[in-house]
Amino acid sequence: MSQLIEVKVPDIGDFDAVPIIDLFVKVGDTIKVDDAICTLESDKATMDVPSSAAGVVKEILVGLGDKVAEGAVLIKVEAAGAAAPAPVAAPAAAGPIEVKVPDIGDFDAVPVIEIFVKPGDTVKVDDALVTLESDKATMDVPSSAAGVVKEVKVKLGDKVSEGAVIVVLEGGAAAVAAPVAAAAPAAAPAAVSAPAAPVVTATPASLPPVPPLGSKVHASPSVRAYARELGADLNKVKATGPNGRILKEDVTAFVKGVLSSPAAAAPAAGASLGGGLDLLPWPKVDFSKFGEIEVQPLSRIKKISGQNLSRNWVMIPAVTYHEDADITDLEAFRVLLNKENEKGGGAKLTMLAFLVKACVKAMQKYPEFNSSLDGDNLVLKKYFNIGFAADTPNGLVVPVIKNADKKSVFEIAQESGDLAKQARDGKLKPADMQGACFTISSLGGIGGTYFAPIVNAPEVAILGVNKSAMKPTWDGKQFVPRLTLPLSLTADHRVIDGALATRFNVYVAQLLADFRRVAL
Ligand code: CAO
Repeated sequence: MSQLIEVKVPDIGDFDAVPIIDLFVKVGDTIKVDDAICTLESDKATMDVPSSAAGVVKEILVGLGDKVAEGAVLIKVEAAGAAAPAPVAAPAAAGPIEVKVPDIGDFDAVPVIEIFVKPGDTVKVDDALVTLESDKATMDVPSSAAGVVKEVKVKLGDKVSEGAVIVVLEGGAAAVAAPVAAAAPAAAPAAVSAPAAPVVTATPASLPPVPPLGSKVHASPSVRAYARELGADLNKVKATGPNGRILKEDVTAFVKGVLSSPAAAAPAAGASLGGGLDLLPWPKVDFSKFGEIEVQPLSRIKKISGQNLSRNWVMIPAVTYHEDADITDLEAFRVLLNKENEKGGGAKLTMLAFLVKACVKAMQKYPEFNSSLDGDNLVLKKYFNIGFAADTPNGLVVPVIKNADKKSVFEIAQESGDLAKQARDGKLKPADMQGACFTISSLGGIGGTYFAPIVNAPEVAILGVNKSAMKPTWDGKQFVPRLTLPLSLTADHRVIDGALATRFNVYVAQLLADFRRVAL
């Protein structure tokens, strides 16, 4: 019988409420004990949380930006084996101490690619001594003891395995790691609290919605920490190490270069957008010269969505297509159903719910709208998860109605209402905002005629909706008043060309004009 094991944040020392900046697993992934689950980053340390269990990831309970503390459940794994809890630091005798390569999981004979210490250096517990690099992971070996380096036992290129002596220290106290053994589900240590455990930088297994800081660059954890300390974006640092690895010196050179550039005095806001854009520095204006001002920090949601929107705006060749849908009959039907429903006390049917259903039908007819670009491949999805933009006091969020194809309009109305409320109350869970295939941004309750929404990558299209209005429509003989809903579809032109986008728009309008077509 399979069992679900909760993988939790282990003892992370003095750290509390540490944000998740990188997630390496997705539902369905098979992971081993010690595989990195996520990266946590406080203002003082960056730590990868290794899995305490092996098996298949069944559930992910956290998202990027979530703040977690010891004991927080990160994922649920269908068990194939689990590791023992954190090593317990225990003082050992002073005197010469051999610091050895700890248990590095399945890795064996891993080359030493960087050495951070030399004889005479004073090291603290957890200071990185060397970096090891296999074809799958880069890991720093932290010191399990404090003291003065008497001897460095390895040289660059040496291949080492668990137990190999790295350095000999003098005059310090050691921390001893407990052995790793198969046992009941328990959390494995994060590197920061486990002096003898390696910090593993694994390759991200999935594309997170927010680009993590430097997750795709090739650099050891200590170099990453150094870059973060200096505020350097590793994506922009030129690597001179073997296999394109960024060295500490590269980060230093990058920072020096930035500081000595003419734009340094006014950092370019656009520079964070990537893509090699040669943009002017962001205008730096002392607004207080012109009148009274008040400075308010952006909310976390605004900061995250701002980065995403900027990337999507710059990187997607997007075109917006407009169409008018005649919703006279649909609105009459909706009002009628709501009247009937009032007596029964059921959920209020919203226009958004009908739009979700119509979009699903149109995505079934035009599958490119349910796809994502992955390099030269188009990933076509067979599930229909629809995101909808929700305006909250803290900024824009996009909750997702999962498997909308399998839900009735009533169910969608109920669920979107619940999700919108949770969004406004700041109670949405990361999972509620993940996995969308297509997004609807409805401003209809507010007003507007048409707009050009920004595609929510890696989706390829988004439907913007404004306020319906009674308009004179020519029926072949005369002008008749019809309730008209303005649709604005923005699509990624790399996947969807103008003809297809217009077909989709026309079809959505047809479905809304006569909703019986959805049942066909
Ligand atoms: N035309 C005319 N009226 C509309 C309408 C439309 N397209 N859509 C909704 N309405 C009316 C409804 O009839 C309802 O009126 P009554 O209160 O008189 O019944 C009112 O607006 C509220 O509608 P609703 O309860 O269905 O809610 P909604 O669908 O308008 O909004 C939600 C739900 C979550 C989409 C909304 O709260 C929201 O956050 N919208 C903003 C989305 C946004 O910011 N998009 C921009 C993203 S890009 O910057």
